[in-house]
Amino acid sequence: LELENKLRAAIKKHELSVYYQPQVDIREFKVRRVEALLRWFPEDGKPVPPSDFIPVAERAHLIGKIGYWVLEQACLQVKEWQSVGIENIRVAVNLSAQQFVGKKLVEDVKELIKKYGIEGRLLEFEITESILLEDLENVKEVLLELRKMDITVAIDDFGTGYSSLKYLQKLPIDSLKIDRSFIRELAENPNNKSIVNTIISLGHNLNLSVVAEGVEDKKMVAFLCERQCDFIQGYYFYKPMPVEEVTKILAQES
Ligand code: G
Ligand code: G
Ligand code: MN
Ligand code: NA
Repeated sequence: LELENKLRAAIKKHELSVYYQPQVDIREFKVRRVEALLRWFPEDGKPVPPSDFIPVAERAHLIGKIGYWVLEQACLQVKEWQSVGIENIRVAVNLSAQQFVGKKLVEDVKELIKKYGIEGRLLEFEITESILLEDLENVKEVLLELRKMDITVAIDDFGTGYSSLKYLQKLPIDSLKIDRSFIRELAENPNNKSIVNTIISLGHNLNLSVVAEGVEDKKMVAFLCERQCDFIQGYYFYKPMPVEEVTKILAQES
């Protein structure tokens, strides 16, 4: 409850910010997509990691409000980048299960896309298996509405959910993000190699793009290039960074 109260205060004091982590397109070695990642920098203390405060935000039913704010930042950023000639950068936003309840998400996105005059294809939502705990038919309806707006959907932490394949069977999905636990020790662990291989093949056979997360060294990059993984996200190329920094990188490339 203490953290919950601090989080409420943090929202009022504008202590939350959005960082962006580039995803590198393997074919051209260019940044085509970025993931928006929430950060909390308290005025008087150490940064609080999202893995600590997002569960609190969910429990306190603050995630709807925070999630809307992140989404608006993403839309605003797409518009700002376009105004300085940085085109075609897709921004991925993480969603919590609660944001799937009812039609609010669809209404919010419609309104924001209109407000900022941006194309839906420049937004992506990342979802995890926790949404399977929600009414799957409702989730499917929401995703179909998003697809009508050309918004794409990625499954985050792919391979860690107990029924990840169920998503692929039931839902309109565009990308798979291979969980970092499989990428770690890729060179040393033959099982991880097989798993990563299999996820890439599965994704490609289903016409999905495949993103590897948590890529930290050259060996991992070489393996993923050889296996034709589509995008690489990880400290080897870029860490999550403030908007000014990512804008510089995007400007250099465009
Ligand atoms: O950036 P970092 O690795 O610390 O993120 C930890 C977790 O927080 C990730 O699993 C990520 O999905 C989640 N996260 C980051 N930003 C958001 C957000 O805006 N909304 C939600 N729901 N989760 C987020
Ligand atoms: O769960 P989700 O994929 O949304 O979270 C992404 C998180 O992974 C971010 O919090 C980001 O800080 C973290 N991350 C991104 N790249 C790397 C990496 O190369 N190594 C590690 N350890 N973490 C990473
Ligand atoms: Mn994510
Ligand atoms: Na992940």
